[in-house]
Amino acid sequence: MKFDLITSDKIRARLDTKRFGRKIYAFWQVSSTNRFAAKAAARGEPEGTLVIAEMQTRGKGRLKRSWDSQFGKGLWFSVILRPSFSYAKAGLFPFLAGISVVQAIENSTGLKPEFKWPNDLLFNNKKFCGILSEVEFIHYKINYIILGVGINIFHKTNDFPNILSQSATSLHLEGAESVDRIDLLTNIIKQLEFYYYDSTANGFKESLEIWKSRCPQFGNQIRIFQNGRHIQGIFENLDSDGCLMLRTPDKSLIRIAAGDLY
Ligand code: BT5
Repeated sequence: MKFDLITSDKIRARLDTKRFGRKIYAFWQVSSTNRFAAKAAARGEPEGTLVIAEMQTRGKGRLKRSWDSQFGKGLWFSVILRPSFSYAKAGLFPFLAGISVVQAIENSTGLKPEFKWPNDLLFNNKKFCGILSEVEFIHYKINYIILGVGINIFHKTNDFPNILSQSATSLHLEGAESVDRIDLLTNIIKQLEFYYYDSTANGFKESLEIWKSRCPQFGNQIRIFQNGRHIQGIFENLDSDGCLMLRTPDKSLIRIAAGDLY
């Protein structure tokens, strides 16, 4: 397979978006695209700015976890968002990244990934994509959000570190013969721009419905680990802030903003 290095010119040539990906930082290597994008946002870079790297030396997961981001093996990128929303709505935006990635992957490869709350993308319970949303507030309003996406594409089984060998997968391992990363990336950015402007103008209901329809745990019994405790119940709904509504065995409804499903 011919290796096609990602450059800003190649991305630009295939993007017909209004604002997303109009400004691009493309690197061979960066510590974390989210970290770089946060600094760019803090100095006033515009909404839609895209930061992408072939490799991250300190790729970030949630809760101080790390994201394995080897050179040329996937897509590791971040987008700056500046929605005029209250801080309470910040949790809705990662869902938009999730549905954009799923639809773009389906368009480019025919594969049908599934969601695991809060925002992992899986094939047969193995993770190939993670989303990290980091928010900066000013006076209860969102100043900016950095939406970071990592997608494993070309990995063969041996490419993953031992610790991930049982839990991680890639588009290649799931049968995608040849993936054009620039095509996939520009597809995701287009979808994300669409869902972002549509949801911020007309509400997030439809986007959340799409997400729920692709999440096998939705409506079913789940177990969540949160702040050192285990909670179980039925995944009844996502509320208007994107929080998980859990119906516990004693029939009470608990609202969960963050945690890990296992
Ligand atoms: C996530 O966190 O899944 C969010 C990952 C976001 C990564 C992107 S890459 C571009 C942008 N810039 C960044 O610095 N980050 C974002 P979490 O749910 O906490 O999952 C992290 C856990 O997933 C780790 O503790 C590992 O167990 C596992 N993991 C790490 N790297 C992986 C990989 N490449 N594939 C599958 N699983 C991985």
